[in-house]
Amino acid sequence: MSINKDQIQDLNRSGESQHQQQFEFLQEQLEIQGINTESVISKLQALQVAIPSWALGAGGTRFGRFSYGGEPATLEEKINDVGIIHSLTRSAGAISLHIPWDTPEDPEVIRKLAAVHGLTFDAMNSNTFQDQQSQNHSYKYGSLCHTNDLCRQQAIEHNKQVIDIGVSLGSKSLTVWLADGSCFPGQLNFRKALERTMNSLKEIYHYMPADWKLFIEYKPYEPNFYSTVIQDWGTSHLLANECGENAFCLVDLGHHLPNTNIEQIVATLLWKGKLGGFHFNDSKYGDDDLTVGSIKPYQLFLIFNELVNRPDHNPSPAWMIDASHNLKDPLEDLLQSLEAIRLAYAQALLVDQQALEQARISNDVTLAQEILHRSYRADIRPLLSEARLRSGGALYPLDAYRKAAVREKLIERRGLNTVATGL
Ligand SMILES: [Mn+2]
Repeated sequence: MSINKDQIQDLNRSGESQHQQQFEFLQEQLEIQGINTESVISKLQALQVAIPSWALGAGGTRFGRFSYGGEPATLEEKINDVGIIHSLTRSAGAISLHIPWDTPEDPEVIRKLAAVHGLTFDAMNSNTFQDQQSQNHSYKYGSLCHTNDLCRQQAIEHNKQVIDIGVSLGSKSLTVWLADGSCFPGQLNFRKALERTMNSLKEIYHYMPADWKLFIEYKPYEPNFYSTVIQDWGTSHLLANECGENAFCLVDLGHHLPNTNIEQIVATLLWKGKLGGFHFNDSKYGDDDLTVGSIKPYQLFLIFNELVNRPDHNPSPAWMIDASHNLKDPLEDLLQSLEAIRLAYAQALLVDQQALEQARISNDVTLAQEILHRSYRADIRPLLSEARLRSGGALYPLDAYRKAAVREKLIERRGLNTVATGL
């Protein structure tokens, strides 16, 4: 099941003339404001966001999981589904795998299949938060921080294996997210746990090929509810510094306590050249993993306003959607998330950074706020459609997805009861 260029052109036909009118009107308005729309469009065309293999099926909560139907059961089917998203949007040109869920039988075959869909392999993800049947030591009380040397070594070896698999697929980075922590006061020696984690990470880091990057993800709580070893950006930054220049912090939007100023964290990490990866999602209360931009779109815009000012010494971060879909069709949800990311990015590109800086220097607080609002409140969606159209994607991906009856066809092929591996 795939969508080819001819199908997309057919699906676009009915909306084209209306789009053209809307785009030309918007372009004229923006050019009057001194905005180079062609530059914004080409930047939008270049933006590629990775889709994680575990976001293609229905997500569960600790209370239950409701299957969606037509979910991908194999790695090949997951690649196929990302291929569908990429055909429609031309902005999801990479897949992020999770080992052991996505261990390929034949990496060369998988690599070729991804290439057919125009996909590359983004960061590899290790898993030391669950026990696998074949392993000798349990991660119940931690992995890279574990008090038992053998358990720690097992977790390190797993990460090395993930790197090996990644090398065979052409990936260039490893993301480590640890569930390690404690549920009760007194359970863990904070200092020793952090030191053991640092030493474990260093061993993994030194195993990586020289052109690889290590992304260290942080999270304040869950699944541990009293302490997490890598609880915040500061701890992640400390560990990345200890590892070396190819180790970076990874910001997951859902991994912050309520009302944390994430845009400020982004700015601080960019200043130090240590922002390596970004996981997009949205939340109201905790790590809710909701559709990007569904709850706090203004925050997303403010974050992008920092990201577009990335200094040269910070390499371009790896973008990924890390969301879960309890209710919606996972592919529709991902289409919505991609559009929210592109919109926030484009809005940030419209900001007159020079004028904003001038307002800051002269302490004109009102004007600084007005400059941001001018960009954030403009409806520039025709610009997103235009960029997609020029790249060979669908004018309106969600519409096209429904008109092409993608989900119905996936259910026809895979049945109603397939279960995608993941959480
Ligand atoms: Mn994440």
